[in-house]
Amino acid sequence: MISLLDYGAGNVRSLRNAIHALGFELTEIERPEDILKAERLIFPGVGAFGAAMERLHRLGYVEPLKEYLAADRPFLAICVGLQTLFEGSEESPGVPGLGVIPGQIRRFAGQGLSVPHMGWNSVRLERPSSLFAQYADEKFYFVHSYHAVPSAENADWQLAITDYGQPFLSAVQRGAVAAVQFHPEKSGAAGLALLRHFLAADEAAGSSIAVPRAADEQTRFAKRIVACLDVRANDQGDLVVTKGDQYDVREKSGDRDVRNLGKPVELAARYFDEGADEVTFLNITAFRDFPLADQPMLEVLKLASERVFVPLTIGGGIRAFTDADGRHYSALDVAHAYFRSGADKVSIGSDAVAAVEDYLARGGVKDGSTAIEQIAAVYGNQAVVISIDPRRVYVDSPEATRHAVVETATPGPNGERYCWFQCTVKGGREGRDVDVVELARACEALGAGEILLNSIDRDGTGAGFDLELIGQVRAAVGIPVIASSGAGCVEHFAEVFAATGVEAALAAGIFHRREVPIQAVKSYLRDQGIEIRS
Ligand code: 1PR
Repeated sequence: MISLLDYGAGNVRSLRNAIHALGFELTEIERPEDILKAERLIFPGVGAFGAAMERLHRLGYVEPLKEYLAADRPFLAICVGLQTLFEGSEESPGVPGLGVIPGQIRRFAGQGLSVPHMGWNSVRLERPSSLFAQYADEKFYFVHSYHAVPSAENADWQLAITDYGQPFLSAVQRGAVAAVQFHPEKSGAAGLALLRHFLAADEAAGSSIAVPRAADEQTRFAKRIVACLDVRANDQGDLVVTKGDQYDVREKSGDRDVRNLGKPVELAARYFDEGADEVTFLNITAFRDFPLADQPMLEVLKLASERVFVPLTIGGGIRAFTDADGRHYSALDVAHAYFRSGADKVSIGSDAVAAVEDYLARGGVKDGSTAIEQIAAVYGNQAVVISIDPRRVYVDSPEATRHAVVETATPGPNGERYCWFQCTVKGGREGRDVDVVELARACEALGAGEILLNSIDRDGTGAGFDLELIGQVRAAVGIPVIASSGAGCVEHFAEVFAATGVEAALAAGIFHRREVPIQAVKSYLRDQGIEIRS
């Protein structure tokens, strides 16, 4: 019997989906006494350290869990689940952890280090383990701001170390009790294999024991390649993947139908199979209607999350709403529905601009009212992505505007040598008096975990990423940035990574039209010496 200890703090749908896809059945822990009846126990910690411990205490799970662990029974904790095994965490000072493993959880810190550590990294095995059979060189998906510190006191627990600014414990194991900091359920084939080893009780599978790597070899964090699907209903009412040129998604001739590039779930599954590191759905017309009325979109997400075992992001329409019956829904309610349907992250566009306008009008004071703050408080910063839709505004000199300008290599229509990047809302239909630097910084301060940086000028052009825009935003924030819009060939990806240092690059059109396969991008980057996940 495999039991899942889901204490209701967040989204563990992905884990359930992965376990089902591997052909295993799960039993839910519903009462404290269920813990000691479990034969194999999975504990996916979610949310902040303190909140996780508080819930475990409130549900009466702490004592039976400690008893289960002390009896050395089969156990696999994931992410915050690993962290709770330690004595305490800087994230929640004064809150004791389960204290099974000596040591503290610390926040990542370091010059130029973007936090959270979000993306694919490998593990350096300290000793053989059947959990990692044959996969010691694979990369796994991490998303966390805090990490377990290896020390002499916890030496007997150290199974794998990963480097990100500093070495940290990416896996621990003693006897039958194991825990991993990464998300196996979101780590593609390598993660599914690890889960299968645990679920199938493969501890004795001696033939497939992995060999540890050299201790002095640092693990390398990979750049991510993201496939993006812009989704909307066409004029016949079917949900399709579409793709615009500078945000115009209609055919240029005939009756100007919405361009149809395929079915959302099929395409998402194809990109997973082809090696995308992440898949993003943008519900591009959700600003018009209430997204929770859009059941087909939620269904798309549910079906996609049963097939796609890398992170899934969904954006579009995340904002507060009052329906025709006068019922009020908060942005958090909308986000809940997306997470429950299988999203790992949500992306906020128009509402982030409104939130930042209010925040700046308040003099940069946080009052907890914004969707960014509310969603981050429940699901964590890493689950909140800000999608920015900027457009160039040319000026003759930096003094001509109060906004942050760049000196541009592509002058404006009247030879202007400077431009600033104006944030827009409603899919580029309306420009606002906010620039990308202001927006990105304010969103970071409000608790966003990542920026998805589009460009209306470059979208669908194949002319390459807007390096001036991307460089400006990358330099302004400490959270990861995904470069988007304009990819036309493999060289554009190498260029954006080299010129701006972004953590990820996204494309849509070239992948949909099969002009450039994801693997062609990856092998080119590998040849250029840029670390990627195979
Ligand atoms: O404002 O919170 O409801 O979110 C709406 C979301 O929909 C935003 O994330 C916004 O970027 C997106 N969106 C709105 N209208 C459009 C449109 O195209 N008409 N799509 C749109 C944005 C841009 C990228 C695209 C890249 C790469 N699409 O996502 O995938 O530009 O394309 P390329 O590689 O082909 O150049 P809210």
